[in-house]
Order: sequence, then C-alpha cells, then structure tokens
Amino acid sequence: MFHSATLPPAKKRPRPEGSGAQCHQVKFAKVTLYIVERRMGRSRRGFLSSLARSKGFCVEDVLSNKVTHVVAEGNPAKELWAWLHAQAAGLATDTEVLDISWFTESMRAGWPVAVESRHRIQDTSQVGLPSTSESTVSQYACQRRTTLDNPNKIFTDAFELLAEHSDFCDSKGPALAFKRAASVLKSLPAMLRGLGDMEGLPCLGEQTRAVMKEILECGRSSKVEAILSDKKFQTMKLFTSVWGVGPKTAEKWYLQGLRTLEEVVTEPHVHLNRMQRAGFLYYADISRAVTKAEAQAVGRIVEEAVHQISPNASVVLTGGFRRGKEVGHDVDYILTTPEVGSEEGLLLRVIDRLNYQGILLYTEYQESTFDANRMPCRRFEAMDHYPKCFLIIQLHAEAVQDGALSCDQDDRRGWRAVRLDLVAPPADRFAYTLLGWSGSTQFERDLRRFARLERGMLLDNHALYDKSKDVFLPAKTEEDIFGHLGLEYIEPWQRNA
Ligand code: DCT
Ligand code: MG
Repeated sequence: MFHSATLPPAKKRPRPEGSGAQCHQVKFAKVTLYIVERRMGRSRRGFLSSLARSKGFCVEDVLSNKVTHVVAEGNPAKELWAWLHAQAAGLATDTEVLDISWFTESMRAGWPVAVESRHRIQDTSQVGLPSTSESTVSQYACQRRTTLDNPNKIFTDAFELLAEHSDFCDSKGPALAFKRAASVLKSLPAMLRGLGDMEGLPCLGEQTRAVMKEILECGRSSKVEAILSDKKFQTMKLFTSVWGVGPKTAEKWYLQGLRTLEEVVTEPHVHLNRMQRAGFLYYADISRAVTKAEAQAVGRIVEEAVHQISPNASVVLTGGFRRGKEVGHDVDYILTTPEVGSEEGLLLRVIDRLNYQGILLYTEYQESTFDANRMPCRRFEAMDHYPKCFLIIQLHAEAVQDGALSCDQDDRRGWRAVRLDLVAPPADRFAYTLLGWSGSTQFERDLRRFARLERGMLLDNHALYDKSKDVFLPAKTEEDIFGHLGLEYIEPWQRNA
C-alpha cells in the first residue's frame, strides 16, 4: 500500500508538452521533475510538488521519458534503482536521479541549480560502487524510515528476545542496546548477508555483532536457544502475558514457586489488584491479537458515543494501527475537540455512555493532572497528564465488518473482549499527543533523545520546549513538530522502528 510510488494515472486534458501544472507558469522549460513518493509519503510529495510548481518548475505526476530530473528522499540507492528499473515507463538515458538535497537547494535558489556528483544517486548495481546512502544510517530512529517490511526478521526476532530477557533481569542497558540494534536493522531495505554488510551501521555493539555472526554462520543463535529453553524465562513470559503483570510481580510469583496461571489464581497468598483480576478473567481474549477490522469496529462504537455527547468532537486512531499494523495488543484512540476546554468531562461522559450500553467489562479512569504552568516536564519518559482511560470492552460480532471476530472456532458467545485506551488532550496539545501515542516506543524514545541531544529541546506528549531560547514551540500538526526539530517528516507507517 505504501510502496506504490505513482499516483493512479489521472485522466488529463491535453496540455502543452512539458507543463506539469495547469495553473502555474513554467519558467524552466528544459527541466521536468518527477518526485518519488516511495519512502517520502503522499502528503510530503504533494507539498513538494506544489512548492516546485509555484516556483515555475514543471512537475510530472507520472514517470515517463519526458522526465529530466528524478528526485527521491530517504531511499537507499539500491532500493531506488531496483524500483526505477521495475517501472514500465523507461527513463531517458540522460535522466538525472537526484537526492532531495538538489531539490531543496533549487527551491532555495529559485531555479534549478547545477547538478553536482554529490547530488546524484548512483546506480550501484551498474557501476559496482558501494551505496553511499546505505552507509549513512542515522543512530536515531526518527531519522530513519521504518516500514513494516522487515527483511532482517531473523536477526531482529533474536535481538527482541534478548532484550526481553534483559528486561526480565532488570538489565536496562543491555535491553536498550538490543532494542536499538533491532530498530536499526528494521529500517534496512534488504537482508544483511554477511558481516561486511554491517559496516557503517550504528548501534551494533560487540554482543549484537556476535549474535548476528552466529546466525549468519549457523542459521541460529545459541544464546537465544538457551533462553527459549530456560524454565524461568518461560514462566516469566507466561506471567507477564497477563494484563497488569510486570517483570517484578512475575519474578515474585516465580520465587514463590508458582509456575502456571492456574497456580497463581488458586494460591490464597497471592493478592491480585483490580487490573490483574481483569487480566486473568479475560485472559483468553485479551492475550489474543486484535485485528484491524476489530479495531475499526471499536472505533465506530467510540465515535458513536462521542458524537452523541459532542457532535464537534472527533475520534482519531493512534498507536500501532495508525502505523499500518494488521494486528495489535490493544486499540488506541484520541478524543479531540475544536476548542481548548470543551474536552473537559468528555471522556467521563463517553465512559458513562459505553457503560449504559452494557459493553464495559473493565474501566480505569485517570483524571487530568495537566498543568501548563508546570511545563516542561523533565520526566519525559513518564506517562502524560491528560485524562485517559484503560478499558476492556465487549465487541460483538455484528459490529465487525463482515461479522468475523478473531475468536476460537468453537466459541459460540458471539463477542470477544478487547483492550481499549482513550485519551482526551486539550485541543492545542493534540499534535503532541498524536505524535506521542502513535509510537513506536523506540521511535518516540529516539525523537526525545534527538530533541535533547541534537537540538537542546525537551519533547514529550504535552509540548516542545527550546531550552536555549526558553520558549515553547506551538504546533497544530505533527509536521510542525518535525519542522521545529529540523527533521524530515516521517509518515506514521514509516515509524515502525
Ligand atoms: N504511549 C505514550 N504514553 C502513554 C501510553 C502510550 O506515549 N501514556 C505511546 C507509546 C506507544 C503508543 O503510545 C501506543 O502504545 P501501545 O498500545 O502500547 O503500543 P502500540 O505501538 O500500539 O502496540 P500494539 O500494536 O501492540 O498495541
Ligand atoms: Mg496499541
């Protein structure tokens, strides 16, 4: 879906050759641009096309041999050229294939600047050169485009398991190192086939390299296999799969000699909190993935409730499903209103409505602790201060498109329990909330780290604060926030870091 680089060929009226736009005057007749949507995203491509046309450039929507300059952003050379070669319309032999830097410089100058070799994206398959864009992978996930296509799954699965194991042992440093390594590999366009391919890649330490070397040589990692067959790890994994149970509680139960979920619920000395009780009660349902169709059905239910209370409020999808995931562990929605203040009380009334419909199986509401005067919050890894709720709702099969629930075949109830998170920020904080809740966790972590270390700014779900100027930077859209940070915009489906 996000790899189609051309817009559908629109029906066009005949127009003078070389004119890319109907309403702008073409000033540079010898230059015809084509902007590659791949890895850039449709909205940014649309924005850049309008910008170029407004400056008198001819921009073609469809790739053809009329194009003199192809412009791409964030595409590794090998990947871009493979895509260009696969296009039906051949390129003219003298077409320039250029990095976005040429485009930016030309827009700034107001005319097409001379092409230099630093602008060119070389076809490495033809000339046998190492690809330069591949050797410049950023250490920050917010400067990489990470889609759900992951050709390095064999390595990233291993790293993620090692990270989980380190988290269970409370080894935060090693856990983060494995998560970072997995995140870097997820952004690569092709599978690493040898140790040489790791050259120049950031965040790969000695341990991660050793694991990769073993997988490359034997197709498996002895470390991973040892963890998988470790009884304590298996039990910790089982216990933490219950909603509300973290590694600390899981370890406590393990040390008490408990090994199965049945043993935990029947052990009289174990005290479960409310969330954990719900976690056990609905375990079969909420430990199973939520599908996209189910997430959309939940969205419609929330939307209906919200609109009955406040017709001007909207419900915006966020979390993993906004990043294009097919399944998730829960569903995340933001409630938003046109004006600051009208969100007050909204979430509680939505909860009341859902309750009245009899579909709320569990409710935990957290009221707002947001205070604009106590910003910036320096504990930027902490939860945000907006009113939010963690729910379990009953989703009936009829509510899901085509009526299919991801239930067990022999389940005759006709409904399943789904975890749902809702948050209701004030209107002027919407962009920060959307960016923060869209994840992935690793992407968020690196956005904040980038802001702090590279820009001297503090970013969280509430605000972006410039420490040197002592000012808050307002934002209406996510694009505004990327802009303040001097980052290229990364579409949600490219944030699967
Ligand atoms: N988040 C946040 N502040 C919170 C809660 C979540 O910034 N108080 C962010 C981190 C990721 C994102 O919101 C959504 O959280 P999850 O649902 O845990 O992650 P996900 O990416 O949606 O994963 P899944 O698809 O498994 O639900
Ligand atoms: Mg989620």
